[in-house]
Amino acid sequence: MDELARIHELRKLLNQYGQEYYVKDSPTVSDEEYDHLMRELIDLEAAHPEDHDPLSPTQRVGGTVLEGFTKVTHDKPMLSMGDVFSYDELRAWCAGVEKETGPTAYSVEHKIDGLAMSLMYHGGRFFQAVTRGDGVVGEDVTENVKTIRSIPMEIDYDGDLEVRGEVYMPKASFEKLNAKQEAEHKPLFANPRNAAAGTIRQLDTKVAAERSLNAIWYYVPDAASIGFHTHTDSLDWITKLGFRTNPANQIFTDVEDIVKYVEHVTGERESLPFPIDGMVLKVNDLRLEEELGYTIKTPKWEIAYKFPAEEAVTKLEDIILTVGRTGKITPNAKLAPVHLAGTTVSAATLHNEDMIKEKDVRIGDDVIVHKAGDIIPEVIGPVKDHRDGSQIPYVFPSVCPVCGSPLHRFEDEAAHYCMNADCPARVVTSIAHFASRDAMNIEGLGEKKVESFHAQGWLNTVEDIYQLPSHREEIMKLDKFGQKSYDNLVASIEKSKVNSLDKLIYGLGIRQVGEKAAEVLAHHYETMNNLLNATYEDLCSIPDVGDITAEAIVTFFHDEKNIQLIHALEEDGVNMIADKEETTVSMFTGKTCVLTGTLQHYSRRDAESLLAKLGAKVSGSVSKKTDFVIYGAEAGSKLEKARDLGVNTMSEEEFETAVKDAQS
Ligand code: 0OX
Repeated sequence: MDELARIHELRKLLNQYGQEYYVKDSPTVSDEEYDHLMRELIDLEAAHPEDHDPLSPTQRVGGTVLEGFTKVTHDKPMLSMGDVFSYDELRAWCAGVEKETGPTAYSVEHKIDGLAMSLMYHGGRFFQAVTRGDGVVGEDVTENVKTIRSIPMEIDYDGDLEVRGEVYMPKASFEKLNAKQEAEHKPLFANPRNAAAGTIRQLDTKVAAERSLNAIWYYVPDAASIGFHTHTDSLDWITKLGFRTNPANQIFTDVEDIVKYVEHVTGERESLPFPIDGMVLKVNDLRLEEELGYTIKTPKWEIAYKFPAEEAVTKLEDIILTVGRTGKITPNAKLAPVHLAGTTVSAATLHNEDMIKEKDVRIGDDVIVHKAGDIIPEVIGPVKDHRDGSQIPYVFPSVCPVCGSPLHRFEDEAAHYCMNADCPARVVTSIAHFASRDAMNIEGLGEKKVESFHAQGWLNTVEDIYQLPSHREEIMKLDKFGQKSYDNLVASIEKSKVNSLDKLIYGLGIRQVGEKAAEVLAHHYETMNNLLNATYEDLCSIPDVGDITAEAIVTFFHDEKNIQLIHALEEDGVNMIADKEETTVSMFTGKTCVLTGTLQHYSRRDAESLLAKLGAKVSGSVSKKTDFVIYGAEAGSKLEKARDLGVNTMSEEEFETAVKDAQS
């Protein structure tokens, strides 16, 4: 057999073994055999770059570093679900449906707590994965979704196919990930859903691959037009095509049986390998989807039953005060770890002195802790009956737990503040905020490192970050600091100098200025100098900036120390200018374009960003409002639809010529 034929055979075999292992859970070959074949394929592909296939099993381990995520408009909006919170509401909902339809059957499914996702296949090949986003426009996360090994890259169906489902992080992967985060002193993820969302938006696809996400597919938007009469038939079909569907889905016609099934699942919820936050009921007969129709936001033929919030009793072991960057003191409940709504809870904020008094929680109390899904855990109050007399009312400290200076409580404010600007806790949290991922993204400078460098006297202000390389010898002497960590830290500090202006503005930690406001300010003022000189009135005139934010900004830049900091950062070479999105005016400017088929000379992403640079809006679906449909090889229904609607179409060659014209 020649090598190319062997490559194709190996791809097919490895896809089949992957299916058996990841989808059917019944492998037919050993791990060694699988690895052996994979190595053979890697070697052969290296010798035959001309036969590269982005969907090959060798291409599913990540490795690409993405620049960002392109926005994609869903062909059919991904609507949200209506919800009910009690069995009575559930019964009433079914009664409402049956008033219109008569007795009918429902598919009852786990409501998986992950991220809704749409997968697109074209000519039997996977070509795009898009997040739900706001339901109308999502983000193209194809490269990260490709690393989810249970998702088929090739299917035995030639037409265009969209399949929707939920990408989630299995509970076991979540525990492993948080253990790793903890060991690396990185922030923990609050729950599997946040972890899945963070993973799917990773720019480094290798990281996504390592975090072992999985997925379950639960909806075929075009099921009826493909020829199915029921939702479950369409799910059986995609199961045969190789998609992982949920074997726990069940059909019922009697609402009392549904309630019994929901009760049953509630009982086994904790032991399921993936997080669920309720159950979904769907009218199974697809013709009734049409008949029942939609409200503005939700389909009327399906509903989510949400599990009630969970409560648990645990011991309040201590109240620990933390000092934020503004000096604000937050009392936190240290709780004996307790399992609640899918995660282990060991801390909860108590907000402020008034809250502690109002709830009358005392150290040593048994307290009721409440958590609803991804909502932050909350201490509801003490179980007073459990008191044995050793619990005494909490007296709020009068001095800062870190620097010992007196705490101040402003009139009309519930919080206490440490007023010492040099309080080590304030200094450390401000510097750590500046270096944090969403601000200047200086890797290797998390709060623990900042604390340690601060204790050594090397980091007293944000500006000192840029002087850290002058402490090279001393840093290298620190425990766990080898040449590599040092080099990485210095490289990361250096890289931060070219960050966009909004990251710097956010990193400064101006009160009221979050990431969004920082973006608005960078966009509006274009340079740090303009922002620094902005007046209160000027700031208030920006649509997204309110008067409180405007005042906080003016106050910040009135402080001579902050002005000096900006100048020092500028001298260190930190970028103070906003990036300008240059668009080239072209025949595409202001037009809506749709790409379809396989382009020979551009990846889908490159073509989309090229169009964006030429001022076009790229949409995923063809309508009368589409200005151009640009088509490549094997274009299917979108091209047909464009022709039917009389929308302009453009071959790849014509597109290339138009691009050249625009750029010359
Ligand atoms: C879930 C889930 C979410 C598709 C069409 C209307 C509702 N989280 O597990 N959504 C749906 O169905 C959507 N089913 C589910 N099982």
